[in-house]
Amino acid sequence: MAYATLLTEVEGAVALITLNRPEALNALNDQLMNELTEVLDSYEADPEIRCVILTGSTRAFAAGADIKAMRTQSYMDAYMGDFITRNWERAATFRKPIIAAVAGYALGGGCELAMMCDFIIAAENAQFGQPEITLGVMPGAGGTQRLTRFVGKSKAMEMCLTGRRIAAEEAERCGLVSRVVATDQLLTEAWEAARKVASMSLPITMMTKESVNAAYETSLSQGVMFERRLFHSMFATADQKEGMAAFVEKRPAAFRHE
Ligand code: DAK
Repeated sequence: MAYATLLTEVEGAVALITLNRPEALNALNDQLMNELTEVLDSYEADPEIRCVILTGSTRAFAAGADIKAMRTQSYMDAYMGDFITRNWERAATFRKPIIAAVAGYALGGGCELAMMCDFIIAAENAQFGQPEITLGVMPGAGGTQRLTRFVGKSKAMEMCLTGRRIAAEEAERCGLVSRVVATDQLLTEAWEAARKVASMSLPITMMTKESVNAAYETSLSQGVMFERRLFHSMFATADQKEGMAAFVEKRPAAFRHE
């Protein structure tokens, strides 16, 4: 399937989605978000895909929602038309593992999109920020919520109130990204991580992701109970039998994803 604003590539059980609006530093418009929703729908339905990488260009992961498309919106346009709402959360609801590989600018909606992924690998040249305040608005796709959970109140407040960008090293220090890699190694590292994830049992990676995400939605005791129930359920899977048998027999596991 060819898309106007995305490039896609599948190798084995890993799919790579590249945001591709270079003329606008991958600014996120309705068409791009619709296409991203469509491709994620198709990867979620495809049993052969077990991990997805979302990336941009070396210059920009995404410089935010498309300001040129937003500037003339009225309140009624935005509210009644459900402006960029229906197609904005698909990465966050995607059930399989999804890794953001971020180089260059990840600003506004771009930073929010990266935060919807399961973890972020950042290139040395990556810059993260929520500059919406400089445009007379505030973050609208989780910037005040996910960023605060990831980096804490003080840094999230400073970023949202001043628009200050943080570089990759600071982003790693404050827990926004899992690690920083050389810019020219970003995709190599992302593919390696994605292949590793895809080599595990798919239902088990999906449940693990669900359990980590529950930490952001529940109390500790409810979250631990949710984890325990999922953990117990894993003894019903063929892959638990295979994984543990493989360990005992000193051989690599051959998961069947069931
Ligand atoms: N939108 C549209 N075009 C953009 C853009 C953007 N966000 N960012 C860059 N571009 C375009 C520039 O206009 C320019 O196009 P031409 O003028 O050549 O036609 C081209 O990309 C190259 O940009 P620059 O010439 O500015 O490049 P520089 O290297 O000088 O600067 C920059 C790069 C990233 C620092 C600068 O472009 C910049 O500050 N961009 C805007 C960053 C920003 O403010 N982002 C936040 C946007 S607001 C919601 C969901 C999401 C959102 C809201 C609600 N709901 C679900 C309700 C999100 C809102 C936002 O993200």
